[in-house]
Amino acid sequence: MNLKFVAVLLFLVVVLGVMFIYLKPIYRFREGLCDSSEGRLKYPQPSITHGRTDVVSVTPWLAPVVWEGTFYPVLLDSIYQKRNITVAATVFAVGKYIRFLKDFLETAEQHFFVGFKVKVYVFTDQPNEVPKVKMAAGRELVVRSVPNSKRWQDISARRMEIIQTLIEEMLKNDVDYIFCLDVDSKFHSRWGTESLGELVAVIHPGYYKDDRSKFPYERRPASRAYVAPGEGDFYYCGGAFGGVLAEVHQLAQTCRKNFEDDAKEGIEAAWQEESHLNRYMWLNKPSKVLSPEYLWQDFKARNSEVRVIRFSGVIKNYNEIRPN
Ligand code: UD2
Repeated sequence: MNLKFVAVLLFLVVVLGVMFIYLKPIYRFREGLCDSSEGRLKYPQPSITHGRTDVVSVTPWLAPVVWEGTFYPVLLDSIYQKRNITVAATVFAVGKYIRFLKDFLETAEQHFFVGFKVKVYVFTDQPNEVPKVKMAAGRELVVRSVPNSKRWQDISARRMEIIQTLIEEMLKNDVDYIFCLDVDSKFHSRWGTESLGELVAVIHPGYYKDDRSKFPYERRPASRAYVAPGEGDFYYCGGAFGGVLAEVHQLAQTCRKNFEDDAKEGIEAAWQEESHLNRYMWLNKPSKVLSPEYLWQDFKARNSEVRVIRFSGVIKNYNEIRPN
């Protein structure tokens, strides 16, 4: 072989090798995925003079309000990966709502805590109709039977009781966080470690620009879900909440008891368990608040401050899908 050719070949191999060693971290850094030569993660310097100024990113009780642009996903993931966490999600698909389950599960695979251990608990009256969705390693689907009910209000409200029992029975040892989600929804973008906290609530997309006097809280003092005029922080969704097991257990137990005690006196709060949840969150401030990115509504046009829609409720015909 020609000596000149071998020399050129060797030169190229060395140049490519050097480029690989030095440039790969730079590319990974640009993607936000880089570790430095010492194996530590690199990410943009936190700014104390720039950031989101169009939205509030902290509550008056100093809980973060999570919006796109307020966190570094890679940094957060690296923190929680070391802790080897497991996240549970509960979802109810009773009666005709079973039709929403496939999209919910498939999109959860694409966006909900990707790369982490996840257990999705499906509660349904039709276990045989639960779609077979391929789940990644470390992710698991658990199907539980629940009875149907004549009134949709009971299906939605009974979730608190079932979540309370589930936490007591099953989750004590092997799950760290739990999120309780509406089934008539889809994930569209990342929902991950940035959402973790002790007690987590999601701001309702329908009311986040309104004065608190317009919030649809339960306004009858006789109800245990009552919120007085001039009280309340945000209006939170019943369709997504979560946190660590002990906190969500306390929330579910309290809302269930208040709901049942109201029922004994012939009262049903304006928005069932959502009203009780709002009262609870007023008295027990969430340690993390998720922006409406985390539960948008498909029928609503996107507002400019909502840069990403992560999870949203699909458009549905209530008359057609509810039992009454
Ligand atoms: C709101 C809340 C919901 C709940 C309800 C008041 C959001 C996005 N949604 O939505 O969480 O607080 O007000 O009760 O904040 N379900 C069934 N089968 C049924 C009826 C309900 O499985 O026949 C389950 C299902 O998981 C559904 C959830 O209950 O996603 C809530 O019911 P909904 O979606 O009809 O309640 P909606 O749209 O009034």
